[in-house]
Formats: sequence, structure tokens, C-alpha cells
Amino acid sequence: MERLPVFVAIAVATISLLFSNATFSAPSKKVDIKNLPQGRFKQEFESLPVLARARAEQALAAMGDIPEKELNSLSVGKAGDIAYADYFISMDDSAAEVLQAIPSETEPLAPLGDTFKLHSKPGTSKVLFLDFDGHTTSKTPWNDNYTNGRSFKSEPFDRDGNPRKFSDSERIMIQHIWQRVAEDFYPFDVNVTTEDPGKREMSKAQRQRAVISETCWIDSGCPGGIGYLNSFTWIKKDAPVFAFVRMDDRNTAGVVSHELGHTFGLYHAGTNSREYYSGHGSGPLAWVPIMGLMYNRSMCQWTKGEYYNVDLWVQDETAQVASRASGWRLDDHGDSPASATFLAADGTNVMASGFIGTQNDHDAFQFSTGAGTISLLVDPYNAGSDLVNGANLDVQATLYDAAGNVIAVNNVPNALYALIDQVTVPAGTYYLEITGVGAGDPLVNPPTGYTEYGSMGRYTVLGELAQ
Ligand SMILES: [Ca+2]
Ligand SMILES: [Ca+2]
Ligand SMILES: [Ca+2]
Ligand SMILES: [Ca+2]
Ligand SMILES: [Zn+2]
Repeated sequence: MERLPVFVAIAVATISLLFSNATFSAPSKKVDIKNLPQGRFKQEFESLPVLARARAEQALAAMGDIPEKELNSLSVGKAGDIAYADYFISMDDSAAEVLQAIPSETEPLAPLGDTFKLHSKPGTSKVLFLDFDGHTTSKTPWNDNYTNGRSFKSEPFDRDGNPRKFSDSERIMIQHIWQRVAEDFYPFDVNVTTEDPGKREMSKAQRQRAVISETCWIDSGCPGGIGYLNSFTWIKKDAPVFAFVRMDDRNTAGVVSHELGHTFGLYHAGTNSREYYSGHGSGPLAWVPIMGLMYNRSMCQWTKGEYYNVDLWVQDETAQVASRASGWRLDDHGDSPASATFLAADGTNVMASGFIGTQNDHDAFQFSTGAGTISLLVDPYNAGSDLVNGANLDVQATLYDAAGNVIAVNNVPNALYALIDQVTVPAGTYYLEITGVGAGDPLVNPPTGYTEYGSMGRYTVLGELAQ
């Protein structure tokens, strides 16, 4: 697996910018398996036995139209298994910022003793297991294709030089990595967990292990992450994805979600000229797709290609994940006043929580108040007033009266939360409707923000009613 040194790649890119603007903006070609371009992938593919070749063809076909530049990071193994090796950093010059290894969060999300008992959908048999305490990989295509069949061991996740013990700050970091990955997969019928389901369970279909460890077992040098295409659906194999990175919790979680994305059959979210889109914007709403170069942006969402200069060949990513996971998480609150969830007041306070699970999900809540001023805050999970912290949901809140008239609408610009603040109302019954929204315009040049497509996730409601 040879890579161009970064400076050569930059020089080549600069030259193509100078001399061939036309090629730069032309749509990229898609992979034609019968007519592969000369190169490593073609060599690997053509040296396969017929059966393995058919398997590889099938796996690629299941992803739809793949851009040809994707072949850079794809390789095909002896049995026709297709692997992604993501050398994120060499693809982009923002590498210097990326090597931040200090956790961005210092507060735990759960008791430290529960760090290895976290579940985003307890009771669901479909599992994404984030494995931090070390793992021995054996009898998988990784062994067949990379270590001549030998088993190999990954050391535990470690940031303090003592791999035998998880310090408090390591536990906090693990919780935040889990929370971010859990948020990315929250709309689907899968349980993101830090608790080991056991060897037998992990070899079943619709179980996927992600090993977070710096132990590198690839001779040709370690990528940021590596994973097998579609391995979420594999039976009798526990072929993990690996995140080899030493970065902060945000970027580590980005690599984990990206590699898990490949196991559901996702390819990269690129542009006409680049395999990985590196995102746009600055501040709390700086955006990048999970399947792009997902480093150093606060908003990191699934996409269906709604951004400027997008490649012609893009997937509807959430539909793809949902189809592999055999489903979405069931909706928690009715979509209209008629099916609204009733909020009982505790004194003058109301509280609720829920999630926006699809683009069409509206969650409706009903409450009664006396005459006076009322306020309602809708806050995405673990997002602060000017922070994103792994949330994908940007919310809009609408207040209706009993007759269905809109009393107030709020969607705070440059932040994810919504606040209906001190609205004066007569006594009566009211409805609060919550939905996911976009921000800015990612389709123009220069692009800003995102569409509502990936705006999904958990929220809490805090209300202050009149007496
Ligand atoms: Ca383990
Ligand atoms: Ca340690
Ligand atoms: Ca919902
Ligand atoms: Ca709903
Ligand atoms: Zn990738």
C-alpha cells in the first residue's frame, strides 16, 4: 500500500489547479468493475479466484454507484472481502491541528464505575460494541489478509502510560467517545455499548466490534482507521473495525463512527475532486460529513450529498444504515396535537425528553397553563448554549394554541437549541412541536451550515409555565 508523500500530493494538486480547471470541476467517474483503471486495486481484483471476485463484485454493487477515486482507500482480500484503509491525515493539510490528544471534556456523563456498562438501546440484539480494554483478533479476514493467518493482540486504550489501569480521565474520555458515537447511531435500531457482549454473541450477524487501540499491526504503516465493507452483516466472524488514532474524544469518535459507517456499506462523502470532503464553516456550526474527512468540526453529521461541489455519486446514508440495521428506532412522541404527549406540570415547571429520529419526525407535547408568561427551552443532548459536543440535532420549537394557531416559533441562529422566551398567553391548553432543522446554505459557494437531513438526535425540554 504505497502512498505519495504529502508534498508530492500537494504539488500534483496545485499543478492540476493551475493547468486544468476544466477537469477539476468535471464530475468524477464511477467505478466500472469490468473496466477498472490501472493500479493496485485492479491488480488485487484480477489476481482473485473466480468465486472471490464474484463476492467482491457483489459487495461493491450493494453500495450503488461508487466514485472511482474511492479505489485509493479500498483493497480487496483473498476471499473477496473489501476493506477500507482511511489515511485521513495525508489527504488534507490541516493535519497539524489534528494531532490534539488532550480530551476536550473533563466532566463525566455517568458514574465512573459505569464506564463499561453504557448502552444506547438496551435490550436490542443488534450491537455496536466499542472495545477499549484490548482485544485479540483471530480467524477474521484481517488475519488472512494481513498477518498470514496469525492472531494478533491490540493493547487497551491508554493515555497515561499505564495500559493495565483506566484512570479517571481515561474513563471520562471513553464516556464521551461512546456518547458521540451513540448519538450518530441513535436514529437506528442498534445498541452502541461499552459492555462486552461476549465472544459468541459478537460472532453473530448484526454485531460489530470497534477496537480503539493504538496497537498497529499493519506492516505498511497505520491508517487513522480501518474497516471491512458491510461487515455488520457478516456471520460467524468477529472482524472489528480499528481506530488507531491518538486524538481527542471528538476526533476519536469521528474515526469510530466513520469506520462503523463502512460496515453498513457506506462509502466516502467526497467532492468532484476529492475522495473525502473536509467540510466548511467555522464556529459552533462548522460542518463536515461523518463519511468525509471528519476532523476538527463541531457538527459532524450523516449526509445525502447536500453540499457545494458534491460528487455526483452519493448515498442516502441514513437510509443505507437503516436498511442494514433492519430498521429505525421507533418514534417516541406523536407527530401532531392529536397524538401529543401530555406534560404534567410540577408546580410551574414541565420537563420532557425525546429524540428526532427521521427527517419527517415532529414531536408534539401538550400542556396546560394559567394566564401569564411562559418559557420553553429545547436543548439537544449534551449541547450547551454555544457548544455542540457531539450533538447532531439542530432544533426548532413551535408553540400552538388549542385552536392550532402558531403563537411563537424559535430556531436560534448559530446554536442548536431553541428557546421560546417569555411569551404572554391566556390560560388554556397549548402544544409544543419540536423538529430538526438545517442552518445556513451548504449548497452555495462559499457553503455554510447544513440541511435538515442529518439533524437528528436526542433533546430535553424544560418549561416554565404561569401559575
Ligand atoms: Ca476487549
Ligand atoms: Ca491507562
Ligand atoms: Ca421523535
Ligand atoms: Ca414524532
Ligand atoms: Zn473511510
